[in-house]
Amino acid sequence: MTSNLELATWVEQMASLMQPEAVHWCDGSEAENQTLVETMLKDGSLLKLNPETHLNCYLHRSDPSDVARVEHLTFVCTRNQEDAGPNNNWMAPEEAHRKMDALYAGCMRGRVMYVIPYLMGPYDSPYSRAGVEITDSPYVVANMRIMARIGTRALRHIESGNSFVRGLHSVGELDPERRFIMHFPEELLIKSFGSGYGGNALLGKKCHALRIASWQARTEGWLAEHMLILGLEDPAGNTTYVAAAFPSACGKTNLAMLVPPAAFKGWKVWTVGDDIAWLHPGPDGRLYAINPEAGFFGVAPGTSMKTNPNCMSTLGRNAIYTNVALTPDGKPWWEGIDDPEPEGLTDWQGRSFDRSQGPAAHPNSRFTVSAQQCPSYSVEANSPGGVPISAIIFGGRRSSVAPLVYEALDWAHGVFTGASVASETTAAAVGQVGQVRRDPMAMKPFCGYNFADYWAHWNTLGPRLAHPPKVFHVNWFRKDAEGRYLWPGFGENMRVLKWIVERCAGEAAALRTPIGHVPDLSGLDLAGLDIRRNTLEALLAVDPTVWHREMEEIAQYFAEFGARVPEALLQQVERIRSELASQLAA
Ligand code: TSX
Ligand code: MN
Repeated sequence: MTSNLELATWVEQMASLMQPEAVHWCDGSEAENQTLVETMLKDGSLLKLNPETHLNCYLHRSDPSDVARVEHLTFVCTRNQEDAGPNNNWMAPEEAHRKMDALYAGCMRGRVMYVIPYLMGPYDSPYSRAGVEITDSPYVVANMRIMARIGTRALRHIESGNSFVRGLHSVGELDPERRFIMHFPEELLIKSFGSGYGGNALLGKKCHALRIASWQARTEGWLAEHMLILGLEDPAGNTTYVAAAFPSACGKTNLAMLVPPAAFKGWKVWTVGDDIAWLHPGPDGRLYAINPEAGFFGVAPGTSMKTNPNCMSTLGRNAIYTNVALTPDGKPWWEGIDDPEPEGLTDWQGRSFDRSQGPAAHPNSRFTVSAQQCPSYSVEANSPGGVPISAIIFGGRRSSVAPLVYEALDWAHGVFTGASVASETTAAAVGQVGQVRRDPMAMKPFCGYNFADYWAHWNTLGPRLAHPPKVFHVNWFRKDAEGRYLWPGFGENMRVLKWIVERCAGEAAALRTPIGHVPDLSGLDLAGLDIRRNTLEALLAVDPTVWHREMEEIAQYFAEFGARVPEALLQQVERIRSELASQLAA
């Protein structure tokens, strides 16, 4: 229970609405977790994995209709529809409350209502924010315990007078027809019903730390972003911190845990976060980042010792796996893992694996694991003041158009670069493969308000900083005419990161193009990499004809947001267009 009257009253009201058999206030303790795990082992919602290879690891199989976020059922419910913007589904708050409260009425009969106080961000950080999630899913409690700082200490934070975001969640009947994720940013409130899956149910993550927090960040003068955070330590021991935003299927978690190639002796990469960054102007005029999360909720397929050795070392113990396949000796398995497909595999739905029924692991299958177990986890990740950000990196999956790396000319051009991020769809998502989709700042599904206002807010931030981060764009996915990747990617991306670090220090050679500074052929450190000169030229090329067409598409995209689009963004379009035009005329 709690001494906070507002919280106590809300929980009482919700209990009388949802009619649970019991109310349990989570303290976050090991004993509590053990009890929950035993409950789930008994009811079959968890399976214990082989303790000899995967100590304290469990497999959860979700309902086959409940395996991903549901963007078409996700709403931002503001009084004024314009405030949600064309980038969000909108519903009037009164209507949304009526709809959700009808679904919640009696929904926890015969079930336990768990009350999870949680903190997003390090203990004792002025940037951390509290929330309370009410849920009837012990799986949600077990995952929240890894992904956030839950329990007694979070409750104490609330009881000492700090505001908190209220989150309501019930799995309901897992009926896709009765499933909604509603956000009420003006009330600091989230209502989720009908899904037990990660992004729909672990309300601290996308719902709070991105959609609600982005709204708060605008009114309070900071940024809540879909970014990884990493530290790049050079051989002299100096660490440069960068934050990077990528749309899904670009390998954010892999980049966050990168292992430098052998030729980069003395360089170390430190992981601060792999998904979300809260960025605040600091007292010294720099931008400081915290990772509001405490764990990784990552996509399993494709993760291996070759693509992400640090992640594989993190995953071997105290992990929850969701919708992966199961080997006969009780180990998790997925497409792209190092071990070859074993005889007698059980697929993610618990069936004997038959490839004609699709992959063994669901393409969106996940692991949940504490960041503390990651060998590259930065000691600064728990620093209350955050880490100072020298560079912001945007990226996308583009088989053409975008060069390997370029640096924006200034903050305003950097905001344009982020706002025009696009990525090609992969087989991992529904819909057509290879389509270019705009995903500004990789926030398309997560910005809790009108994108045009969001870009305007980004524009205000740079001039407020005496030392704003430099802004970059990267593309690991450029292909040649035969469809082969031009860049080896993965650990070799360190070469690009080193160029970025050097540019931040005012070093490294670059060529000025209309879209920004591109490395010249001697700019990248290619020691120990076998790459042909014409491959490198193809990777770094900025084709004015192709970019003129790209600018046309970007301008059309901005036009969808009408008169609210900041003038500064349209000025960037005009500048780049006219520079490209004079190049083409020459
Ligand atoms: O995560 C990726 N990164 C970032 C790594 C730090 N992936 C996987 C994307 C799906 C989540 C990549 N895929 C990257 C990359 O840099 N690059 C590619 C494309 C690629 C794929 C396979 C090869 C090379 C590039 N294989 C060989 O060259 C043998
Ligand atoms: Mn994400």
